[in-house]
Amino acid sequence: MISMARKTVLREPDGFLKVYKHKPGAEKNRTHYCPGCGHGILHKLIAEALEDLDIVDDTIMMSPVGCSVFVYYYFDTGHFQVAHGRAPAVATAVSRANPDSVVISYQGDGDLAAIGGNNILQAANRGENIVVFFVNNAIYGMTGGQMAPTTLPGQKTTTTPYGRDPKTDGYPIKVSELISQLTAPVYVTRTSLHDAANTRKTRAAVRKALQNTRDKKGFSFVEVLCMCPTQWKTKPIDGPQWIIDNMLDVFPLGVYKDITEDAPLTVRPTPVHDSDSVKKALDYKESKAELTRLDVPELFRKTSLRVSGFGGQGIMSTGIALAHLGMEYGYNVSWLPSYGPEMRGGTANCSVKIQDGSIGASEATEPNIIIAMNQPSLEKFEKIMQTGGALLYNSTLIDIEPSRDDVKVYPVPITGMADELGDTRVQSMVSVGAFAAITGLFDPAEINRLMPGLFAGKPEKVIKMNEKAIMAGYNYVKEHFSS
Ligand SMILES: Cc1ncc(C[n+]2csc(CCOP(=O)(O)OP(=O)(O)O)c2C)c(N)n1
Repeated sequence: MISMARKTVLREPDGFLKVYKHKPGAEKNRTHYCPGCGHGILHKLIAEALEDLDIVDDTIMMSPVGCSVFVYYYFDTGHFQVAHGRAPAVATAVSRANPDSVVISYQGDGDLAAIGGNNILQAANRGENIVVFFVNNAIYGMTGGQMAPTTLPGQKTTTTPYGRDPKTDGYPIKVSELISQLTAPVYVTRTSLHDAANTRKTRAAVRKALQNTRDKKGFSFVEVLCMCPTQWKTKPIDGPQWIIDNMLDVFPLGVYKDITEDAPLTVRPTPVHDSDSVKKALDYKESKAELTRLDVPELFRKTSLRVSGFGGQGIMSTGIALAHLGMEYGYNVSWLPSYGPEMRGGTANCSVKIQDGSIGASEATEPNIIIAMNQPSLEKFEKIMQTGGALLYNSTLIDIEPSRDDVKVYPVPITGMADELGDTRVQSMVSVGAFAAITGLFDPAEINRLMPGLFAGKPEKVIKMNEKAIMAGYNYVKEHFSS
């Protein structure tokens, strides 16, 4: 008898990235997830389906706040990282703007049923052509095990240490049941990952839901009961049994709604992409540039700037002033403040773009000029500068040398000059003047003309002081550095 050996080929599906490179260091880890977590299983089912349906390149995933945010690291699809609970809203926009794409909203129970409870109901009710994978692990995983809307009666969490008591904490929200009551959704199902048979059913549900979206059938919702042994305080191996013992009675599995066959195609009005018709519809008036453009070097006709320093050094005002001036000269401009934890003692920063063409992203990820007002800023932002850019730094407060030798360095005693003028606060305007001299974008005389507009309502004395500060910064650069 001839027996044919069956060969099992194990490999990662094409839906996954080959290297998890988005986070430095993460490429070494196979996964971020805890032992026994269900996210990895669901990821695999989705990644395989994306490959088999040949939609990897058409797919755009929303990664929200919670452990689900990590989908960004694994899937070889387009991604949006979204605010807590807002995945269905962003997915709506993405799907409407790109009707041929397959938009996935992958959400946890805290994200979807608590902070995002209304968002999901409204998207489902509108029948958006998106697929939602709802990971129900009955707890907030990422933040350390607080009660979720799906936490079970009696379940102990860090915020219900004696167990969830429906009298005070309400009952678990049954999201599939709720969504299935709405008219628009076409497919609503609840599956589980606690054993092989149910994982196979989840696999089928994932595929059906993705097919629905690909075929523009409308809103599909797959709730998946998912292990979270870390926050359930069980051993990883006991996670599946925890689902059987605790979740199945409260969250019965099954298809809650399926009108896929009869669903009409989701037809949305074609989004208007061309700006002329938008301008016309809005009765938009082109604003006239107030000032004639100067002869600006090529590099700075696409100015991408980071201004950075201590909170209180006028970093944000410097950025706003420069963006405002750029506008007066008829450039397209953007200003993006960064209020991070940096505000507490480290660096506060903002990005400014002043450009001829259209501006894509407003964050200056590779600036061609930086203004570093203190040492942490210099250390942080010189690293991301473009070769050939200009590094303007405050030599009053920074006594180290920049490490980059492929950029042009402008040490200017910005704070010292402001002090000499009589007020440390005008240091931001000294840097504005120095910036004008380096880039050639602004004529300092014209800047002065704009001062009343920039400092509307301020006393004449303050305006004069700021004008002097701009001229001081401008002249210092002109006198000390060749152009
Ligand atoms: C606006 C906002 N509120 C609160 C938080 C804190 N937070 C981060 S994750 C999370 C809960 C996530 O739980 P869940 O959606 O169940 O996902 P899991 O981590 O269990 O997969 C919370 C409350 C936040 N990041 N942003």
